[in-house]
Amino acid sequence: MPHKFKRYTITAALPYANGPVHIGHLAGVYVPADIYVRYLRNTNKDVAFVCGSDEHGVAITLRARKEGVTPQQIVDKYHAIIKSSFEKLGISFDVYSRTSAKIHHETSSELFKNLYDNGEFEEKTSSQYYDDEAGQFLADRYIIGTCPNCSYDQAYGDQCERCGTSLSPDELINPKSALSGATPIKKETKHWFLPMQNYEPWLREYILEGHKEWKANVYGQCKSWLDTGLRSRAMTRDLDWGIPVPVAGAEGKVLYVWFDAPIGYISATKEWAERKGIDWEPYWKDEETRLIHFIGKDNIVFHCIIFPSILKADGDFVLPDNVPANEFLNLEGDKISTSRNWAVWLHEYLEELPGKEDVLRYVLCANAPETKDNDFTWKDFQARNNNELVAIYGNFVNRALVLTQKYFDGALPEVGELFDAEKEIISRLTVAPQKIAEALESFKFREALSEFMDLARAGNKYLADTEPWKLIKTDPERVKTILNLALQVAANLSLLGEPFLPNTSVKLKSILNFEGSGWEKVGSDDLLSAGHSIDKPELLFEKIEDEVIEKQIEKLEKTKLENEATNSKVAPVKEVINYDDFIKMDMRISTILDAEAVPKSKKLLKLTVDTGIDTRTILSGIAQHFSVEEVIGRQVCVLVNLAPRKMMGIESEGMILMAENSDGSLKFIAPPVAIDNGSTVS
Ligand code: B3M
Ligand code: ZN
Repeated sequence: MPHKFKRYTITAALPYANGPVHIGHLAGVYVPADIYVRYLRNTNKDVAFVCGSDEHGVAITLRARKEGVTPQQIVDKYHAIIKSSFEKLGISFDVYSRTSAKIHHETSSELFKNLYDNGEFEEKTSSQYYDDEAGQFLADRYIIGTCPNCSYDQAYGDQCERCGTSLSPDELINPKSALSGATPIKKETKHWFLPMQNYEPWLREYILEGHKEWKANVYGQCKSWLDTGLRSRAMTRDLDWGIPVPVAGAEGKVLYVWFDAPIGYISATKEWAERKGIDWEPYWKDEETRLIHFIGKDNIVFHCIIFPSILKADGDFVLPDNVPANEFLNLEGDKISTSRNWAVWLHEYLEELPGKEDVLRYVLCANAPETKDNDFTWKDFQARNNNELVAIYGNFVNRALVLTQKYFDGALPEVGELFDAEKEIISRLTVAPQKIAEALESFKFREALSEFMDLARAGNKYLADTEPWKLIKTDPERVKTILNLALQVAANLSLLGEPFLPNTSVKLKSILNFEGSGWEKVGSDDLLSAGHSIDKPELLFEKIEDEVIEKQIEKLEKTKLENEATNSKVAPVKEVINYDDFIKMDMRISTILDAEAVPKSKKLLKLTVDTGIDTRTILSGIAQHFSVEEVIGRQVCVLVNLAPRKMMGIESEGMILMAENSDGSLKFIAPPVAIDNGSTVS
């Protein structure tokens, strides 16, 4: 099936240039895409691997406002960071463009104009929030008000960040413009809609019938969109940042970012082709081109439903043949979040762990969220490096090299008689490439990597089983065979590992003095000929020590503390009460005479309290904050006329008043100096 294609156009989602790239982006999109493309190149396919920065949309303008700079400054800054960090990780785009490029503005405008001229759009007028002071329509994110669900007063028009509810601007109580603070008014505005419902029958055919092979998560999401029914979607926005809508009467409007962004793949291809002096069109318009989009799961609808509809409406383009979207990667058990700075940022990783590019690629592939969300932890990162890369791949190669150096002065010995162990390793070597290729072709990157590692593991086992370091005394002929084969396996690993661990492959090839490339000859036990001389051995990987990992964990812990400090908001005010309600409470200064843990309760302490009126038992939910020793002898404030209540079989007569700090810690309410027990509080 894959052979019917003459060329490949491989796209990786355009990252928003409103922040740097993190490990979630890498594991979900860029590492698998790069592995796939390197595999295609190794098998001599004609490939265009395109990507670029997504520089339009509200996300960019919001970030600019937050940093107090222009949108252009924002995209310039992050485009540079993203581009260079991808390069350093070895993500081998043929072109990394940006949607602010002239060629992209032209390409998008032209495509919009084509659809417009073909009568593909519906023109509709609707009433939208408008800021009269700023003279501007307001995107959902630019409207701030009180959440109808949790009363948080800084909720956005599309979502409440406190309780997570997704909202529409009309649901906000007391909406205000984030631009001027003014109360927005409703005003009529015209937009151009793509009637998605018209494409539905065709989309059903194209996806549900035509692409049953798509990953279950992708196919399932498409099916559910289609079954729910599609509606017209506005392809234009009232915003002052983006590509102007190229039709009369659309002044002050720009193309919807999700209209122009995927067209960025086409513009990037044009840029690349122009640079190479070749024609871009076959990469997008020839039936024998296989178009594949690598994306994260939040982008499925745009790549499987909306963009194909746009391409189809235009008429000339090939359609995505596969969209192997991944799920999400979490970090240490928590959702990765740019706004909470909960991420491992690629540009920081590259600086803090220099020379460990392949380790990151390895871990992110081994742990890729291919079928479900997955978790990245630094402990796992360390374990995979130390127990897999170092202990298996690195160790095998090193032993083969060192022994060859030691016994044969670095010259590849000749193969002699083959015993069972030899036959076994040769057969492993023969089948491995096919297994890896099959997994790659079905976008099972984890499986492909594990097949690759299994070959290294087999090599390691071969040496452990045959023990050439012992045989050298009794059977040097056999040792020649063993080391020859071990080095053949190593040479194969350098080729087969290239898509996953490109830097390691370069290093290994140089130590082996091996000039082979590509996958044409993989699986052969004759990549290196007898007498071939290898270079001085060098370790492929080094162990990662605990300190390195601890430093990273500490960094994350610090982020967590900072977030708790900034995110903790003062609790909303309760409803108004009158003085009569207040004076019903009888609060007295008291002293805790004794304290003990309550069996089976993590939270409660049983306190014996002198209230000045009597000595009584009070249960208090402070056990996780204070030890028994810490509370005995303390003066506290007690609500003494609270109706008694039984908890864990013990009757509690009153309540100790506590203040809860924004970080959740508790402090006693107490007089600053000792006073008589029984003193009233009012
Ligand atoms: N910039 C969204 C994202 O990063 C978006 C992808 C565009 S792909 C054409 O999730
Ligand atoms: Zn809320």
